[in-house]
Order: sequence, then C-alpha cells, then structure tokens
Amino acid sequence: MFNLILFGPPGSGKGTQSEKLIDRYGLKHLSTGDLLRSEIARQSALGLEAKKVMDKGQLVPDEVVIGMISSALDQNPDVNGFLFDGFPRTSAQAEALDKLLEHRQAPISVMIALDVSEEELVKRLMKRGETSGRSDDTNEQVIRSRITEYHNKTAAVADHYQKFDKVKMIAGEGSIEEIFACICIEIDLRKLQQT
Ligand code: B4P
Repeated sequence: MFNLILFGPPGSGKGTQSEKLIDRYGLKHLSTGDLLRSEIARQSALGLEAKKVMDKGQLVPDEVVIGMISSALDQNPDVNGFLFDGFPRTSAQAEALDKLLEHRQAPISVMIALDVSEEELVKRLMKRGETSGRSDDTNEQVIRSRITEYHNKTAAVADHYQKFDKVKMIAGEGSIEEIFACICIEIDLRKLQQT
C-alpha cells in the first residue's frame, strides 16, 4: 500500500496536483477541504458549523476532520493507497493519522511538500475566487489569515514526518506539468524503495 500526503500552504497546488496524481497512481483521494465543502453543500449541521470557521480563514476543529478521515478509511478497505490532500494540518491530526494507519499496518510512504511564495499564493487564490464561488477565496484578509494559520499550526506537521525521513520538498512555482513531473519522480523513487 502506498500512502501519500500532499502538503503545502493554501493555494500551493495540492488540489490541482492531486487530480493528476490519482489518475496516474490509482490512489484514493481524500481531501478534507472537499469533504467539508460537500457537508456545506448538503447544509448538514457539521457543514454549517464548519462554514463559519472556514469563512474566517481558520482551521476546523481537529476532532471534526479526524472523524471524517477515520470514516473515509473505514469505507475504503480495499484500495492501493490513499492520497491525503489538506490533511493532516495540525500535529494532533498527524498523530491521529499515524495511529489510524498503524492499525492498518500501512504507514505514510512519503510527504510531498510544495513550496510557494506568499505573494504567489495570494495571487492564485484571488484569481480562483473570481470563478470558484468559494467565499474563503474572495477576500484578501481571509486568504492571509489562512496563510497565517498555516505558519502557526500546520508547518510543524512537516517537522513531524521529517523525523522519519519522509518529507520531500518540491518547488511549487512553474507550470502545473513541470511540478507534476517532479512529484512523479519522487513517488516513483519511493515506490521502488518500498518494494
Ligand atoms: P483546502 O480545500 O485544503 O484548500 P486550499 O488549501 O485552499 O487549496 P489547495 O492548496 O488545494 O488549492 P490549489 O493550490 O490546488 O482548504 C480549505 C479550508 O478548509 C481551509 O482553509 C480550512 O478552513 C478547512 N480545512 C481543510 N482541511 C482541514 C483540516 N485538515 N483541518 C482543519 N481545517 C481544514 O489551487 C489554488 C489555485 O492555484 C487554483 O486556482 C489553481 O488553478 C492554481 N494553481 C495551482 N497550481 C498552479 C501553478 N503551478 N501555477 C499557477 N496556478 C496554479
């Protein structure tokens, strides 16, 4: 089983690259952002609470997203591997994920971390906001709050996996195809090492 975390600040290309990676490697895509947005679309109690937090550019409580990921793992017992997109985003989420995967004897194979400058992140998200209909993409203050949350709470997650030599940093600026090619080289290498 090959389990990949795609990591990086908001707007670094996680969702964009995930679409291409699941096609190439046949992994099950688990995006906590997408799961939360589908709860919002259904207007569930969880979705309505999550929307208030997301609209401020803050992180949804750990227990909510950990619960969503735990059910998604249970619902997909027979996959080749998972691509975690936007999760884990805090140290508590990383520890919970490690425990969930330990039960399945299928630890994280690699974390690919996308490196993009703050000005480029803001530019991309404002541009996406023109068409995405996402309320968290339209206001520059909210976008900057999301980036601050990333520095305060999420960046440390890379240090956690670095201890196990599982992190590969990749330049996230350039064409989508160039970045995809760099990610694939790293995945192919790790897959070889895992066999
Ligand atoms: P997410 O849905 O994870 O969204 P994101 O970080 O904003 O976007 P992503 O990184 O996937 O976007 P991409 O660069 O692909 O999170 C949204 C919110 O949900 C969070 O703020 C939080 O409130 C909540 N949440 C989610 N997970 C959580 C968790 N685990 N714990 C707590 N809260 C959680 O795309 C950005 C734009 O860049 C696109 O328009 C794309 O076309 C463009 N782009 C991509 N690559 C490019 C390139 N190489 N060059 C130019 N443009 C590019």
